[in-house]
Amino acid sequence: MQNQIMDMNTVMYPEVTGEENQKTEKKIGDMQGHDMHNMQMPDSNSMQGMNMAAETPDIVTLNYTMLRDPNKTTLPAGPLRELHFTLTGNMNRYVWSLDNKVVSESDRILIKKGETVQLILFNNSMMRHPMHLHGHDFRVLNAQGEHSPMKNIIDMMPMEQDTIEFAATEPGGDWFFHCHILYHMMSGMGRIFRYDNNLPNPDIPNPKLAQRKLFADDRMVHPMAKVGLESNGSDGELMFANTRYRLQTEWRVGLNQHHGYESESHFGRYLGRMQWLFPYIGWDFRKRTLENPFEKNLFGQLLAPRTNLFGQTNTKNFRQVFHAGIEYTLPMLLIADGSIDSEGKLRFQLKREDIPVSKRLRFNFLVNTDKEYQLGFSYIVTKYFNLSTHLDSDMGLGAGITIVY
Ligand SMILES: [Cu+2]
Repeated sequence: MQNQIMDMNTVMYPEVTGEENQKTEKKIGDMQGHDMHNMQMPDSNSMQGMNMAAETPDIVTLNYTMLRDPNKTTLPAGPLRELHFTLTGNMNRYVWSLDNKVVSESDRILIKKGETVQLILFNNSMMRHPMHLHGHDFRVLNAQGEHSPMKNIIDMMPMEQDTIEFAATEPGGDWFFHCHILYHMMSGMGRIFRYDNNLPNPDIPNPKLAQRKLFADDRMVHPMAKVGLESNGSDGELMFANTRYRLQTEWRVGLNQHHGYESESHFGRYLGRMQWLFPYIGWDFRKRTLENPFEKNLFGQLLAPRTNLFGQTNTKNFRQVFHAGIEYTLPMLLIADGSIDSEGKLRFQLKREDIPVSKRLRFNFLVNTDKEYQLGFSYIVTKYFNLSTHLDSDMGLGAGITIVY
């Protein structure tokens, strides 16, 4: 792929830029004698652009390719250092990184005074990231050759690739390179460039402490909570999570004995580049008193004890076990969850939360091989407050409020 092959403003925000500018960009590209075959959009888009050409005036979206420095910006000759970075992240969990590593997980990148450091950046996420380097201006290599513009931030659109280069001219020290959306930065999207002479910085009398504080940002544990108070009882969850780990406990407490109570907790680590895999260990305890723990047929005759779908005796009425399992995120953010408990009972579960039905209405569901199910709706009233209703195989139908943090 080439640099600046596609201005994603056009793709991501057509309501702002209009689709017309695709044609304009192509024209500009042609004027510059550039090979723009990579810039072509999917057919439907270019067709639309062509149809609109007759009716709308040309709209020009400014992009980095058009920027030209009036002076030559060629860097002083020096040994070339080429580094590649992929801008990565997990939009669902809101974790941001470079090459799938956050600042505290990666080593400093040693550079030498006099080097030309070239960074080839590819934004492999569906968000834009304004990448910023402290202490240096960098050249954005574009079609302008020797007149490539100097910047200290480059705003990278989704799936865009850019090459920037800077002259390592500072006397020494550490320089932070990071996304300038501050909550991306704090979640770990950055790297530290260190000059090899490692000059002490008089502003940082205690470098160990400073590093600990910097690393604390992306190691931070975030609490989350969802507490439902509904006519059939309370259910909810409490969660503590950071970049890699999650500890979570869920509960269901009924208003009477035969609804009983149950609580399930998981602790695990997200694995893989996309964090789709989540192995965990945990515990599960529940108790409820049924008038009759056996299933009856249509004629009221007792059947064998209740079983799960694997034919194992169901321990839904009293269970105090540890368990181990694996969650896997399927397409559409469906969570598949298979586990085995310390009594050898298996369970497979499918669930999905927060399915948007309308701007404010969300649907969620859960089914598992213990023949449990749950369906619910919540209506977002404010950031922390939802109206909610759900139908649960154990607790029946309820409605009330859910407090979200
Ligand atoms: Cu970012």
